[in-house]
Amino acid sequence: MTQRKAHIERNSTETQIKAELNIDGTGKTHIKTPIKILDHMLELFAFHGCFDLTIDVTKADTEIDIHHTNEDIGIVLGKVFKKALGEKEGIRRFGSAFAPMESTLGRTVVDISGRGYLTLQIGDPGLPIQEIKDQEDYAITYLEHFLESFAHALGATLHVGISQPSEDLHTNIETVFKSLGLALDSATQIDPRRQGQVPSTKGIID
Ligand SMILES: [Mn+2]
Repeated sequence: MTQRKAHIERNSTETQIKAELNIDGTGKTHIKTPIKILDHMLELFAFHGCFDLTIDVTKADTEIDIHHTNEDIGIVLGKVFKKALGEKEGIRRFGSAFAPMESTLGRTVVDISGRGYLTLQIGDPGLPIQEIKDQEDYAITYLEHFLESFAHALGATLHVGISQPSEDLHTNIETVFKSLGLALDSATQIDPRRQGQVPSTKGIID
């Protein structure tokens, strides 16, 4: 099998970010961003997805707030996965996973379809979204924005949910990042029955 690795660098007037990925890794990470809670979440994501992942934010305009940096890390993560997947020959394409943490249950369903789309559902049953406290300069709205940027840059349909959300933001987003890692690991695995074919009746996923 060809190595499914990629390296990208994205430089804007707002941020400069480098990323390196080996999809068929063992979960080794080197994550360095100005958003410490996001470092923790990306480490969990890569560890449970068995991805070797480096993300290095060398410039960020966090003196304004974390909006651009959070968004741009999502974009870079999506781009590095898209590049490492190449033409997407032989991949399972669909993946889904649950990750519980205490009473909270995170879930992710992903289709690497070529089309970027995110839906984030919180509740059913549970706490109203406004009851989830912001924490460590992070918030549910940042999570949503991060996932949306990632889904669009990767070209994937993402359905993410948090059932019985906790008041604690950290718990909620941890279930999301773990389930995202697990679901993306499934979706990017090679199905030997495909024998290198792109898993779409269209013959391409672009
Ligand atoms: Mn944690």
